[in-house]
Amino acid sequence: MLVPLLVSMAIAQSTSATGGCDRLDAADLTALERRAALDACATAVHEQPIDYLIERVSLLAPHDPRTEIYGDLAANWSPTELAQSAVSTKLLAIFNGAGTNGSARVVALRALAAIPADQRPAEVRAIDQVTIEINALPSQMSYDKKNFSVSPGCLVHLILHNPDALEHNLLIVAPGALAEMGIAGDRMGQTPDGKAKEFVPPSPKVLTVMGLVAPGKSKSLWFVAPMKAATYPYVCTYPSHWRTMNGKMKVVAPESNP
Ligand SMILES: [Cu+2]
Repeated sequence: MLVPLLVSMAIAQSTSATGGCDRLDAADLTALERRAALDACATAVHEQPIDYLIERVSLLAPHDPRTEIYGDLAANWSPTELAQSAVSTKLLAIFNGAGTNGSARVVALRALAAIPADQRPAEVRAIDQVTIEINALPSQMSYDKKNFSVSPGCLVHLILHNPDALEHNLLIVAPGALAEMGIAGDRMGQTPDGKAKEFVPPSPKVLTVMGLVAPGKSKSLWFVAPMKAATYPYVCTYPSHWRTMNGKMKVVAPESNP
């Protein structure tokens, strides 16, 4: 049959050309379409879908925009399959891995959190989760929420709503780095590719990145809170926004936050 043959050739080509499978990462797929794409990609390389997903997750770069896609796939996986010890052990290894970048760690923790607590590896039996929603205030160059607190190592789901007429991003940065990162964003506004880079300064002081959110849109971002108790600024680095469009994420150990 010619058509299935062509389809399988196309899958093989896209797999071999990129070392991955492009269509899994395509924007605007429904959850069902994305799962079907994952199954096809895994089949093309003779792997089980969950193993294929875990491999892809382990290769995510820091601040990888596919963190949400893979995280949603992992978090909606069958808890029974995630709880199998071969699978949960791999997820835990990614979460704990030396040098594991932030994106892989976040997706691994989301997958582990999808396993019923009594079936999780002991090390992650208690996973603290919190959802934080922030709005860009129309015509005020400001977030509505100026601070929030989380516990160390907490799994945070941050949602930014943008009802303003301008684009905004949200970066969580190292303690004390607000002005430095804000000024770096201003400078990127004078470079030809600043917008393409969503005004995210290439600095290790940028801990977590939510890229530009268009007017009228919302974006979701998952991250693992730092283990060190401190105050971490969050800021919009769209040029000239940072002075007023910022806030503070306080990481507070539970015993000092009764
Ligand atoms: Cu802004």
